[in-house]
Amino acid sequence: MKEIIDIINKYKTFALFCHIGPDADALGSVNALRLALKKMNKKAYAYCDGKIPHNIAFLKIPLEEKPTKIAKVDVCIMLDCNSLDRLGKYGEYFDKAKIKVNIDHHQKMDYQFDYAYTDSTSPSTADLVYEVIKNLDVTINSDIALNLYAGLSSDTGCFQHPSTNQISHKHAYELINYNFDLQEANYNMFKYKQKNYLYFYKSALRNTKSYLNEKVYVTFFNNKSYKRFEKICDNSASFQFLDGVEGNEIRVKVIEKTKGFFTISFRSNKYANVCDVAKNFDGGGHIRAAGGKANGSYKEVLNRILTACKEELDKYTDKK
Ligand SMILES: [Mn+2]
Repeated sequence: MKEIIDIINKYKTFALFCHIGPDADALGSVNALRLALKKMNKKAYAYCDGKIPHNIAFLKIPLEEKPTKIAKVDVCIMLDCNSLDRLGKYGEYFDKAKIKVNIDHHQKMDYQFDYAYTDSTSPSTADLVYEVIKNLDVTINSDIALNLYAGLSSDTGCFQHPSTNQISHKHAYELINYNFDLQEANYNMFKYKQKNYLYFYKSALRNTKSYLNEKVYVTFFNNKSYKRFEKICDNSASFQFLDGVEGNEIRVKVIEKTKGFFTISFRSNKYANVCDVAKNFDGGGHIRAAGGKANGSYKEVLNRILTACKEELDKYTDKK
């Protein structure tokens, strides 16, 4: 922490990055830190290779398009992820940064940063960014507070995921005191949906099959259906309606992004470690939420998924 604070105080220009398929924690963390740096009269640019989901558009995050400024800044900070491929098209630019900093709560991969403030037990990156900002010479305003609240409330599934702890509630309590529009934020993030979500739910249910005694649900969107619901599919929160069904433990979302290439996301309800499952698919993440990717035919990929899920579930023969 102290090193990160020193770096921020010492340098003048920053580029901030978050992961592809951004969520409110990724974008909120980037924007909160960007606003704090601006208040310190520093230059800070935000980069994200991906569309902003409609339910976080209300944060109005100004993203840079062209990567030209990246080579010129003093410090590059990667937030809410810790590997170059998670930055998509901006990864190669981050790799050439003069000073590389990481602030993140995912399980560590092998990329080498110059400085890192990470904690894989933290419920969100926004919680870590909040701690950083508290140590800077910045007066937090309602805008910074809103972005941090968006990050920590969305990564805890509005304080419902098992990662939720006293710190989540303490930070939320403190941030709400800065008087942003809490009702509006919660409505946008946790209730609002476009009408075509109804068609999406119908399609998702039709394309969901259960396996391994209903312990595993797999929802498959082939390339055609993916293109129809692209924006909704890419928003990980869209599949939350399948959470918590009696008897089910792991939910898998398989999307054929291009012919023969699949992205896979895993969610678990109570005990399965889907981060371990995702490691079979060149991925990782958290114990209850993780992701990876695979090539081949859907049949092959599905077989690999079920084998990996069975291996994980077999560790818990006591759970019915
Ligand atoms: Mn996060």
